[in-house]
Amino acid sequence: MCMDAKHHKTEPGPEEALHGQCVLWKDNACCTANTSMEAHQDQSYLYNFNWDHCGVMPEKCKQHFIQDTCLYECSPNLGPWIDQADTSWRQERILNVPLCKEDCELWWEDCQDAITCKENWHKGWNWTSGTNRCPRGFICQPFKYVFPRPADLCEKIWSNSYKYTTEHRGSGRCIQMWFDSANGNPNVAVAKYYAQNGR
Ligand code: FOL
Repeated sequence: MCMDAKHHKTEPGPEEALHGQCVLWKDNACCTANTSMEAHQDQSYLYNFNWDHCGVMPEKCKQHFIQDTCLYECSPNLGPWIDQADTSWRQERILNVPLCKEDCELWWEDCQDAITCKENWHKGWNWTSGTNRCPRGFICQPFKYVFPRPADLCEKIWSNSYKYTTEHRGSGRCIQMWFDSANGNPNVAVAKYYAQNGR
């Protein structure tokens, strides 16, 4: 299923023309080709969100944010973690999706040289310029100070969309941001497991 949020389709289905890092979901996706294209833009129309709010984000770090956007917009396997949202821009959100240890740790490691001024990227920005800027009193600092441990990054940045786990990729017990689609989408079985056994 797809969550009822800003850009999601009402039902998942095949999408021939998904772009770049989002191609993994082309057999069954909640995103359109256009959304997948925008997921790769620095200043995309999706949320007018600027990754480079404290200077240019290193490319290897940005790839993880693109992959997070692809999973968030495209995955049809997040049903067990869909929850009501309390914001103007979406009816539903994801809460406590059990992210595989490796996905969280690699994201954190590859973002060690990136800089930000906020721990929660959902709320509290200065939008007067049309894009998010650091609010008064928020200092640009390396990710490792803002997010001392991998769990701090994965859990806090999107208001607990993800839960850090010690489950490994391929275990069938955690959701992967990255996978080899030649073997199908491993998150199908994970969603099935938690739908049956409780999240
Ligand atoms: N990735 C994941 N994994 N989970 C998410 O929930 C998620 N959400 C976004 C992108 N990737 C995600 C969307 N990001 C605003 C800021 C960021 C954003 C969407 C919207 C924004 O407009 N923030 C306002 C508050 C708006 C409100 O709460 O009504 C602000 O104050 O900065």
